[in-house]
Amino acid sequence: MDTHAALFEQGKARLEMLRQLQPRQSESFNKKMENHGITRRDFMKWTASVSAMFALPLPFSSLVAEAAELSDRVPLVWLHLAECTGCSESLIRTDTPNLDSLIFDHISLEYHETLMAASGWQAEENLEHALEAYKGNYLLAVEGAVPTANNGAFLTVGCKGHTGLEIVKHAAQNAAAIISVGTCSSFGGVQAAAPNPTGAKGVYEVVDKTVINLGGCPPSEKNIVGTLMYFIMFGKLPALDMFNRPKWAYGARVHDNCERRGRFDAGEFVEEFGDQGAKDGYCLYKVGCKGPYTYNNCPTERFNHHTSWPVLAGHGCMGCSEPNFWDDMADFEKPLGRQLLHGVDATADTVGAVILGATAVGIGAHAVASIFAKPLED
Ligand code: FSX
Ligand code: SF4
Ligand code: F3S
Repeated sequence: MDTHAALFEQGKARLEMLRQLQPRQSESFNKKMENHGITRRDFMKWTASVSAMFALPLPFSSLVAEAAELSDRVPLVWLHLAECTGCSESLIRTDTPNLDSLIFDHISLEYHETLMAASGWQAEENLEHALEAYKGNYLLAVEGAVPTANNGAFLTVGCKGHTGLEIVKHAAQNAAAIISVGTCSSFGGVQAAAPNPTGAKGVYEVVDKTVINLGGCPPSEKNIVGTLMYFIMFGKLPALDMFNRPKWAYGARVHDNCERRGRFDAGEFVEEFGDQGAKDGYCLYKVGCKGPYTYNNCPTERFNHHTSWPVLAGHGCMGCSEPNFWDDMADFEKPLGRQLLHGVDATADTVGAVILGATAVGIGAHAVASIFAKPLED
């Protein structure tokens, strides 16, 4: 059996198993779509786009459709640690609900500090109940870094005064899968930027299980919901890159799919914000775009109902889905120039061959010549 056929069979078996479980929502997914004015046609288009996002052939859309309907069978526990809640906002702050936010509404969300009605002792009880009742079956999503200095005392949550470190370790123990939502929980994020006084770390550094890292400050709603959908459909983790990010979302550089790429190859650069080049949509490399060093699908999937993404809005990519980007990618409005990135010297000599991957990407000689015609500021 080829890999796609085998994966399809796995998905069918997984969904059959979920169908046997009790629904946890009183209203069906179809009814919710109807209430929000989402047509069957919109739904079919969405299922096809989710399959395409996973680079799976069209027949998989039937599994996506079924997984959406059965998403209320999968318990989800969502923790907030040291962060700004931008990741949750990325998902729910939409003026009209779309299918991505509707999945989040339908999935069995057992605990989410900023969305649940409960507070105080009741909230703590809900968490304890969910971890016990769905032992081994719940998905654990974590937003925010884990402060570890002074035994985690820089972050306590709830009326029992447990540290974030204790809570995440406890919740990770019996999770079916763990997803770090955002760069903070994936790699520490801004909290872990030098000098990192709270000893902030990514979740994968404090638990002894595989953690899926959804880099991005914040990640797009597509990458969050796509990862939930993948787990609902197949009950397992997708293929991951060297930083444990799903390859279907983080498999290409921002630079590879950027709409300004033609400008880069032609050597047409914005020299300073507000100049004619900026007005004409020239490449933002010289004003600090880190798209050539950053793996994410922002140009293709965008944010806020596919409305926009940083480069389309006129600012360079800041490399927000990469580990240590606050330290490694700064200054954000200057080219990386002569700095070390993941241990590689990002100088003119290596940019063509190593960082940009000249042969694989086919960067125009003109662009390289043009970037380095003048010495870069450092
Ligand atoms: Fe971090 Fe998420 Fe950046 Fe904020 O919570 S990834 S600071 S967008 O919100 O964790
Ligand atoms: Fe786009 Fe930035 Fe690459 Fe220029 S350097 S093509 S703006 S990603
Ligand atoms: Fe982040 Fe760059 Fe995308 S800054 S949102 S990875 S374009």
